[in-house]
Amino acid sequence: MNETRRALLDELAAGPVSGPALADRLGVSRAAVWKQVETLREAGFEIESTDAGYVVQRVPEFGAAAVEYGLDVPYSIEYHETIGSTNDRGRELATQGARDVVVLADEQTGSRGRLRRAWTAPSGGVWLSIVFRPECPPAHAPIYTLAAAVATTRAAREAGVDASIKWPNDVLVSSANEDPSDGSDDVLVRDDATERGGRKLAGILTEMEGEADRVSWILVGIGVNANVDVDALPEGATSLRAEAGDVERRLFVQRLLEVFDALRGDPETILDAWRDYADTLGRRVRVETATETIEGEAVDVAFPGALVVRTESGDRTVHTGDCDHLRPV
Ligand code: BT5
Repeated sequence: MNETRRALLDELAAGPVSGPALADRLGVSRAAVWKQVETLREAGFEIESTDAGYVVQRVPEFGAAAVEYGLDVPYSIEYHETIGSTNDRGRELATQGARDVVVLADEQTGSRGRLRRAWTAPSGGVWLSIVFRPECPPAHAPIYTLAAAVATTRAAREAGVDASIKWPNDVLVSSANEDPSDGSDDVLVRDDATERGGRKLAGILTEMEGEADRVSWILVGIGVNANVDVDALPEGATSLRAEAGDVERRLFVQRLLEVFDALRGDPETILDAWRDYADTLGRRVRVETATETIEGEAVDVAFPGALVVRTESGDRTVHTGDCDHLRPV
């Protein structure tokens, strides 16, 4: 990754800085600094040369340098205007030994969800995959899916969208007139034939590789329908644009990465943060696992990300599955 670019962006974000001072701080020649500044200009940065040094006047809307400029966490960004799947590219980088890299794209042409379902990713979205190498056993990996859901939800809320989390990996905007079920014995139907409990704003796909007792790498893929028309999305989906208007995607991504990184550094806080944003808890749910269907009230989430469902025959802890919110008719 381009460490000089990242260091230069950090210096520029901190205020006016002269070419010689930059060369000195970055340990490169003045010509190298000048070349990097020109590259940033070509990428859409407006950088003025003043008596005090270089001053950034304008940052492009999106791209690797745009997201790295002012980013408070040490991820390097690899940006693609269009790519098959950021998760596929992330996997490639991970197997080459990369860490703390984010693959980011404006558009994906072959992206996927869980169970290899197709994921629609038109231009204007936030499609990214974070590659990192936590020191934990493979069984703990699902906690990072929850962290990603919290980070996405917080960034969406700060952008003015009333997002919440549906277990395990969906960020939704609930329909206005829904009330969590009172647990009565009425006949229950799925919340909405197409919406499965709200309009889907974002989805998360976590992949990993590990040995018996240690994770080698984890890849958290996050897809957020950002500045996208709902017409370009599958039925039942929504976007930041549709809910609250367009966002500055570089700031949205920065916020998401900063929240994710803070949670990642303090995994014990993830479950409580998730509970705060969860729309699933307290609701009647139906969870389809690979082998059975479990119905009951979602009462809690347990480490590393299991849903606890209170059924007629007792509490069940469900680790994976598709969850529907139910409502009485
Ligand atoms: C997910 O799967 O929700 C995980 C999606 C992860 C996408 C990201 S984008 C960056 C990274 N690179 C990738 O290749 N993937 C990740 P799942 O829970 O299986 O939901 C998939 C279902 O959501 C599909 O079957 C559709 O019904 C629906 N869907 C597809 N595209 C959508 C979209 N843009 N918005 C909302 N719903 C969508």
